[in-house]
Amino acid sequence: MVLHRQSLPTTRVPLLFALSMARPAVRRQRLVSAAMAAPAREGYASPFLSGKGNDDFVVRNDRNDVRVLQCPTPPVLRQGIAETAGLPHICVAGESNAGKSSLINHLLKKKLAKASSVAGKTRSVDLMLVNGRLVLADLPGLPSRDHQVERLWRSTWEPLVASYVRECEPLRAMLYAHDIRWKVTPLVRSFLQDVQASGLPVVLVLTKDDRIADEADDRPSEARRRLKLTQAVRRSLDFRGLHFHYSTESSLPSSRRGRRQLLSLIEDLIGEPGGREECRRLLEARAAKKQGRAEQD
Ligand SMILES: Nc1nc2c(ncn2[C@@H]2O[C@H](COP(=O)(O)OP(=O)(O)OP(=O)(O)O)[C@@H](O)[C@H]2O)c(=O)[nH]1
Ligand SMILES: [Mg+2]
Repeated sequence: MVLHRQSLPTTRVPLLFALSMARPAVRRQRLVSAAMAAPAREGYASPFLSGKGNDDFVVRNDRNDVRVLQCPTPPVLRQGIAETAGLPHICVAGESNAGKSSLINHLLKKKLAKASSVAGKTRSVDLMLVNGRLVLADLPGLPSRDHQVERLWRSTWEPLVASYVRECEPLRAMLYAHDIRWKVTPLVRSFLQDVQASGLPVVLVLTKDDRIADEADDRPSEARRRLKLTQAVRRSLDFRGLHFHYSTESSLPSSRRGRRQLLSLIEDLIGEPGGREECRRLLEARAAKKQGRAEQD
């Protein structure tokens, strides 16, 4: 990857500090439509204009109308947030190559978010306007243990992600995608602590679940390995919230189940009238219930 060294700033604002800074005033102006991809169906009223949608499920099994707004810089992102005002946002964060874009594609049953085996594919905050009801945001990835996108994260992506979390008032929750087989790095741990300390609730999505089945000899050893890896990630993150297992291998029943569960949670989150704080309470209550059930078993 070519890095433009001269253009990289040498100082860095810590994430928690950046998240706690005041929200700047947003000038409401129309975004250039050239920034959009995946044009909607004929007869589809642009939610950028009307803010209205349909009354059925927010994300349908198929036939989802999705518009993508790529926001590579804070000013464009600010405009994107203003343009989608009135719609709830859910974002997907995680290390590069964790499967964030694949997760979004799988949830929406569309190939919108660019996925690749090369780390650092998503390089902007991509706002996906879904059926005029919800904005799913695909975020650039944190550097993982191979440090591949470390400089880009520090210089460009971390400030962009921080300004999104700080300035997007309708942002309800973060889905944090983590490859279930990966060890948790100190950077990931402090990133998630900062995000949660800023008041944004986090749902952990343990991705590439099918890889566990690939590596296990039989069903019991697969279940044991899944449990062991899940506990290790939760412990390393000191994470007490809700987690889900996810695989984009749709041929597997567990993949279809994971998709249904996550979509149902998203429906519940954006159906909350009270915004971020209500979502945090809802997630805490569900995590406590799940924990209670696990202790009874
Ligand atoms: N086996 C398997 N592979 C997956 C799954 N999800 C994603 N992948 C693969 O993981 C690689 C990375 O996926 P992406 O969706 O591009 O990951 P990302 O987190 O968006 O990465 P960046 O945009 O670089 O931050 C791709 O080769 C995907 O095909 C999954 O559930 N199972
Ligand atoms: Mg991506």
